[in-house]
Amino acid sequence: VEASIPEPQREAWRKHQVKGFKDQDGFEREVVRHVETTLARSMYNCDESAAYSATALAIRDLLIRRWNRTQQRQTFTDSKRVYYLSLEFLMGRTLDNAMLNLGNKELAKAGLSELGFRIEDVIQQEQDAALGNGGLGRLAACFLDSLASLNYPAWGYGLRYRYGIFKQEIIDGYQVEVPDYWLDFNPWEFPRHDVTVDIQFYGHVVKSTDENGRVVHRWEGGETVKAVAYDVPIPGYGTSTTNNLRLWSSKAASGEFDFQKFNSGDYESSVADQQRAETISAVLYPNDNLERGKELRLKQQYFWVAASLYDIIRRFKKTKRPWSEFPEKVAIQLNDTHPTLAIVELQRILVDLEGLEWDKAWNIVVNTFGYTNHTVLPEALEKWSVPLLQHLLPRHMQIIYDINLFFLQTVEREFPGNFGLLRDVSIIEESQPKMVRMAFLALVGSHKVNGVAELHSDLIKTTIFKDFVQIFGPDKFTNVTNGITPRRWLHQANPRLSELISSKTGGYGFLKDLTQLNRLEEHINDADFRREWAEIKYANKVRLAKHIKETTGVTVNPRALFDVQVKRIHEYKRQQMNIFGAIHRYLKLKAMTPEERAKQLPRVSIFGGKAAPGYWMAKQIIHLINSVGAVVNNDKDIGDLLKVVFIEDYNVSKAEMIIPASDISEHISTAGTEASGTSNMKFVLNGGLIIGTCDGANIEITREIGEDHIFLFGTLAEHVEELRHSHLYGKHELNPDLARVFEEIEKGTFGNPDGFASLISAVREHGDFYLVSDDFQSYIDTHAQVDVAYRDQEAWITSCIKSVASMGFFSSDRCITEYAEEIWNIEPLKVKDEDD
Ligand code: NBG
Repeated sequence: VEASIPEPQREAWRKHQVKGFKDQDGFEREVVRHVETTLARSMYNCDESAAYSATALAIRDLLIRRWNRTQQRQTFTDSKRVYYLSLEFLMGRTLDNAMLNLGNKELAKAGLSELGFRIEDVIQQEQDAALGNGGLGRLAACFLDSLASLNYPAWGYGLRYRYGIFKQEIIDGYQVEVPDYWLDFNPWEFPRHDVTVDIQFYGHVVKSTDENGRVVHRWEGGETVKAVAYDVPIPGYGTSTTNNLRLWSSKAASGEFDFQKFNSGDYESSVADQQRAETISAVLYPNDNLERGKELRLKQQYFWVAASLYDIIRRFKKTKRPWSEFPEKVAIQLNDTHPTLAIVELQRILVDLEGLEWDKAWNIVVNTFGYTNHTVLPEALEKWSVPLLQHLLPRHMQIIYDINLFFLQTVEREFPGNFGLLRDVSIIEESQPKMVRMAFLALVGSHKVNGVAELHSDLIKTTIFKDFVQIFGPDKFTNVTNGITPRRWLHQANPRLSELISSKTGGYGFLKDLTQLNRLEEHINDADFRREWAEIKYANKVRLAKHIKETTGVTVNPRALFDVQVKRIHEYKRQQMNIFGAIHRYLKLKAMTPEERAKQLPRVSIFGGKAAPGYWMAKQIIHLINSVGAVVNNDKDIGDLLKVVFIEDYNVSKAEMIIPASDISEHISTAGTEASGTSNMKFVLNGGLIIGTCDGANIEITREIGEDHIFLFGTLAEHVEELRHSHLYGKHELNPDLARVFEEIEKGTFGNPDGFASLISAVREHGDFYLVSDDFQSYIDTHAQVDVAYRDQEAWITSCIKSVASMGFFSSDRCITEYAEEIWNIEPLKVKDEDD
């Protein structure tokens, strides 16, 4: 039954249509209304948290109206949509971003002030939505912002984890994980209890022949879990377009609990069923660039892709178009291999449930999907054991075998007799147990495969997917270099810099067309501009210094050079090299006379980042950083010349404070390991310089800003393999400065050395896989150059301004436009503004 209101009654609806507030007075009225009715409070018990809630609700009301109109317009025009499937969306806070995108932050600021609140304090009340680990999840969030800002019809699909990434506490120098229960009050989501999908697991396959003699497969039995949709509006900047992010939550299919069991006295097990179902979407796996093959993770993946595909198909079917037109209306992007089962699920739906012939179905599938690869690290490449898949998804496993069979047959036709090739490209790895190589499945089932920076896109073609380039030809592969949204990462995180830029580039147009930053070049010699630029950096450093003081007790001098490395802790990202470098600096300072010391440049080494709870080495790195800090920060000989601080619980909102305060930031992965990196872009955009290896997007940043404005060092990707080999089979001499550092650690200068033994032995005894010793000399030499460069403040500021002026390329708007045109084939659709 259509639930629409018939035409004669629509007049009343139009008459009573909710109009959002337009001015400060209207905003205040809405805040007070929400405090008094929605929250059932009053001016006598309205604290900052209640002020946040009411403000969020008032802003939300505006979003919902735009959101509804966007969805209606996209449906009426029957536009092609892109669906971005990602297990992670690292959104951070929403209120500030929503106000900036809607363009009413100033009004809200004045309104809140009139009501007795400071907007900054109100904004701080919000918890981060932390449904992601690191770069991959934050990229998805930047993409949603760009998709809406560019008016593309797009939905995100993900999981509504009850617990996002854990909160990190540092206790006695060690990381302690605390659960992140973030859903207490979340005004940004809308439960859609009417939008549900039943998802099946386990069971068996029944094979039969239909009346036309065609073999049909039916997947029967097993258990069913219900997926419930929660929708999150995604506002574009300076446009009415408000897209949807749909997150699925798992529930027991049978309702609250099994009454049968309950009535027969088996209360516990009736509740257990319910809890088992809810476990599926309970928690985000806290690994970055690591896959562990756990059954629950596979369940999450299937639960999410099956619900999303059902939803997408339900929407497509309303258009009454033939299946052959599916790829003309639907593009699905796989954010890494996590949603690869969507390929299998769509093939199953088309063949088993819709009765299409295999080849026709497969053609539709391949033309629908695109796959983005985000890593070449072997430990991060997903493989699922065949027995596990067979057990959990018996029909899918059969389909994977068939996909592989037909694929290998085409390879065999083209390269007859090449059994080595067949083995190497097979989706099934012939190991014990057999494994499904998800990256190969994703590649075979998509029409385009892309890497996330030029070097990385080249690397996938010469390493993990080398044979597939031969088979499919090079056109299947492309590069889309990552980008970041300048709305959050400049305008929101660094409002003063954004305002200064707007005053020199002719308004805020650069937030929609970041290449306009190049207009800053004309002002490079403007003394007032330069002074203000420097003042803003200083103010941001003061703000960070205050945070450091409050949270760690360490006093840092905001005039010192702030040297920042904030990102997930990982051996390949080489925070260990950074802290070894800090120890080296400390030893050098200690060896100096007081006169020599007085000539040195004060420096603050700032670290932040979470270690996966099971990642022992990463946890040792955190412990070493804190242990070095405890010694150095209290050494009277050293004073301000060196401080080492670890900022607890690095997340999106901390990043928004830390990044604008950086003078130099570290992007120092072993060449060829960091697919892109995206914080490198954020730091440069905020007027900080970077020290980095020739890896990921550092290379393209160098090309854009010029090599005079970046501190590059270290082994090139093309030499990494031979060096690794020589460590194992040739002689491996430890860098002497690094040897000194190790000696000092082992002497116990930073506490019991046992806790750091494996960090040292990884370099000295176990082949130094990440080339810490090989790169150490050029690393410390380059840091010495940084010191020299920073002393010439005028030249430094020139470098910063020139760099910012050249960062236009790294907007996620550019990146999304490339995806839209080269992979998705979708067009923007402008939603009319309310007043048009
Ligand atoms: C990460 C890479 C980063 C990259 C982001 C976003 C995974 C698997 N990969 O270098 O390590 O910036 O993806 O593309 O998380």
